[in-house]
Amino acid sequence: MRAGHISDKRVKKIICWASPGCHDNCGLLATVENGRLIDIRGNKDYFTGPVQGCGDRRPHFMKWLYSPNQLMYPLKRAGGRGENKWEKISWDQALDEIAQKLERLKAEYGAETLAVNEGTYRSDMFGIRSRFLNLFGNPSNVGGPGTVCMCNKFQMRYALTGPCSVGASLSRQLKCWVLDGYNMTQSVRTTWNNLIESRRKEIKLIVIDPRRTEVAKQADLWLQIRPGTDSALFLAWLNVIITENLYDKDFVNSWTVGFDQLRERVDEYTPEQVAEITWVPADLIRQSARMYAENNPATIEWGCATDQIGVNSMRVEHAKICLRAITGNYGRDGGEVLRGPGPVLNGNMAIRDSMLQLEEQCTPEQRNKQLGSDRFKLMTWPGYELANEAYKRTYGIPMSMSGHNFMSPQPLIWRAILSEKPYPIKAMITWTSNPLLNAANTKLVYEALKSPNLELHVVHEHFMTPTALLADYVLPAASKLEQPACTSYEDFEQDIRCGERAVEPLGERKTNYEFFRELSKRLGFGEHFPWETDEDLADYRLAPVGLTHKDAANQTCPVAGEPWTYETINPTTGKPTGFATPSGKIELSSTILEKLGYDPLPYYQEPPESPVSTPEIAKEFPLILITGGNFRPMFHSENRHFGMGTREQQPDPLMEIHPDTAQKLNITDGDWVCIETKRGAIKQKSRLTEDIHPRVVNVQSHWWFPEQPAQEPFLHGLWQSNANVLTMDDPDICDPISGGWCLRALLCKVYKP
Ligand SMILES: Nc1nc2c(c(=O)[nH]1)N[C@H]1C(S)=C(S)[C@@H](COP(=O)(O)OP(=O)(O)OC[C@H]3O[C@@H](n4cnc5c(=O)[nH]c(N)nc54)[C@H](O)[C@@H]3O)O[C@H]1N2
Ligand SMILES: Nc1nc2c(c(=O)[nH]1)N[C@H]1C(S)=C(S)[C@@H](COP(=O)(O)OP(=O)(O)OC[C@H]3O[C@@H](n4cnc5c(=O)[nH]c(N)nc54)[C@H](O)[C@@H]3O)O[C@H]1N2
Ligand SMILES: [Mo]
Repeated sequence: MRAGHISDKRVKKIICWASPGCHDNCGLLATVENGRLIDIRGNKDYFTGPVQGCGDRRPHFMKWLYSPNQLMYPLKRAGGRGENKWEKISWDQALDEIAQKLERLKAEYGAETLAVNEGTYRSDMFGIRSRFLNLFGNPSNVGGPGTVCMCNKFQMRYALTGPCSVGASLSRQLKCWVLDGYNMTQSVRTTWNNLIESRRKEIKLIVIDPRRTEVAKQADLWLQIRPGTDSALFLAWLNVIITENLYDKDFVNSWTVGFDQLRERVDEYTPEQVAEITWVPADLIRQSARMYAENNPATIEWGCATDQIGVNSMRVEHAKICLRAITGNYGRDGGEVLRGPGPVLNGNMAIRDSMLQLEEQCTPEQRNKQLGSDRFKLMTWPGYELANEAYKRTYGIPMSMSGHNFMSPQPLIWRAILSEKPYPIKAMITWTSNPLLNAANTKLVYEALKSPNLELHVVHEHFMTPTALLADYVLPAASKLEQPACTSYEDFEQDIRCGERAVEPLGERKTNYEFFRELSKRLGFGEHFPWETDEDLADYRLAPVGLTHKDAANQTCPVAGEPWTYETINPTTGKPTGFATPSGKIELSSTILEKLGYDPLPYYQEPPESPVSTPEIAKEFPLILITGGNFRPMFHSENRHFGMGTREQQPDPLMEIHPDTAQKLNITDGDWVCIETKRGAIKQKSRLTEDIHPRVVNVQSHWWFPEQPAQEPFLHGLWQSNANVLTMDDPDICDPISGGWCLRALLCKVYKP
């Protein structure tokens, strides 16, 4: 420090999220000196509690932020896609050219020719993204992993129960917790530590997972299930609970419809029959069903595994909703928390995402064109409109069109680019996502992104990812440390949480909001984005409840209103609000599903590729493959660069295999092995563990190697260990309701190269 120069040192209250953080969304204190981030620590006063067990990632945020690999200015492709030749240009030039091209493509092919790719919960700008698309005239051709990550759960909840329940009850009343394919110590470690670890002895814990994870090791009951068969298991739970009269008759009579039909349906799912399907012994099925029903209040948490099994994904959630309802757990303290819209303070509601989205701008004619709306009907316009009717009637505001309940199945987007059917997709915007790593069937994604049919691909990113390497324009994105937070969590929460930005955007980076606003200005609808900065927009959202963003960010808790329950009296009718569904009750047998042409009741269907459904494939590929299985310190495809402190902790991708299976294949711990499916082959390092079923292997996902060359054929090691080379996205094997593809419960073989 020069003599006489006064140092400017401040501590900012921020919310941590990806990137560089995770979905725990803890409160952090960021110390900033002369505009530079110098320290980052947990804000123990924030309502989520102290930040625990995040030592593998958080201390490295400074290295992450100031990494020389961060993108700092706009780039325009100067060679062929994948040649890694770029010209540095100004934002003005980039946005002018992109807008002109979008206008031309729209004139030639219609506004539906644009598709958007986006990642999961990496922004609070979903309302703004929808606003942009609705004003452009696009039918919301938005694809992304949301479809296989919570999406089917949330839209099923909207359709069958109205308001969303998001699990993780903070109440001390909680008595039983069910984790179905959810490995919290790796995925949301702070939440696990704060919520459960200290109360472990007071709570019955049931874990359903083919792997004996850290949470399974602490469980009262661990069900080592065959991947992809969870809906059969939950139907058997329903069978036990109904036959043994363990359900809540009052709640069923007062607040549900379709119980008799459900009872009839679950007759077929006896524990003995289901034991054969799931590999879980009948006794254990009975014991776990009783434990769940008899220890009320109980919560069945979400985990993403069952969203990623193709055909039966939605029915897992359907069966879970029936379980929660017949045991009377909805809206009960310690049970399934219901989140209505909010926050409402003094009778006024803050601006939620859905109130920014302007869905009425999308004409019926355009809605019909949304990719997938003719076939995968619940999470596209037909299902949205039905659920929204009940939602609007109940709450007076629309339901959100977020990336977790309203999407075009991605497999249709790649196919529309390549086949130009049902119409050409000529332009794509990718923000907050890296589809070459996260989407199923990488070869097809690659072909689509390389195709000359795709005339414009814009990527807004922090780093030069494999996906960005194939773009026409790469625009530098401000990270969560460089933008403020103001979020209703895609409207799944009733409250709004706010945080300051730690530092101003580095280089020429722009926030997600600025990106959509600047583009809108050039496309002729900039007047709908009057807020100059992210903070201005946040102020607008909070004004109805009498707060500024600065005030809200300095609170230690979210902006919250009165909790909502279905028994809340509606002042106009003088009756309880009920559930925001067509009948006002929880629909075990769903009228919305029926109207859309689906079976209104839950059922089990074999995974599309399995020893039972495709025995001929199982002969050559005898092992069951699951991919994913989160591990710290990585967050999806992020944190892979050396020099940022995370890759040093885990340099190589790991495949888990049981020692007995490994021995038969002559594989020892630490060998590089090939994993092959009908779609392709990759290499990962073997890790022998008795904690996995002998017939199952687990492959880590999202691996790429930034240290490998950028230009083709390498694309930073895209093909070497990427789990999605192995996965499957044919629309015929996708869930018929959501279009969700198959990342787990597949068939593979493993061998030494
Ligand atoms: N460190 C880290 N944390 C993360 C993320 C990350 O990438 N890294 N990602 C975030 C995101 S977006 C999400 S969605 C969450 C996901 O968090 P989780 O839901 O915990 O996701 P996974 O760890 O992929 O899968 C959980 C478990 O499902 C099991 N499993 C696999 N197939 C099946 C099956 O068919 N049935 C059952 N019952 N279990 C099965 C696996 O063995 C695994 O232990 O984590 C979030 N947190
Ligand atoms: N085989 C297999 N595939 C999977 C899974 C699996 O278990 N197995 N899991 C699935 C799941 S649950 C999920 S959620 C997806 C994850 O998929 P995504 O959510 O798309 O995550 P990433 O692929 O890591 O891509 C995120 C990118 O966004 C960038 N980014 C982060 N924040 C911002 C921002 O504010 N603005 C902009 N413009 N960019 C930002 C990051 O640098 C990163 O490159 O993967 C899915 N794919
Ligand atoms: Mo996810």
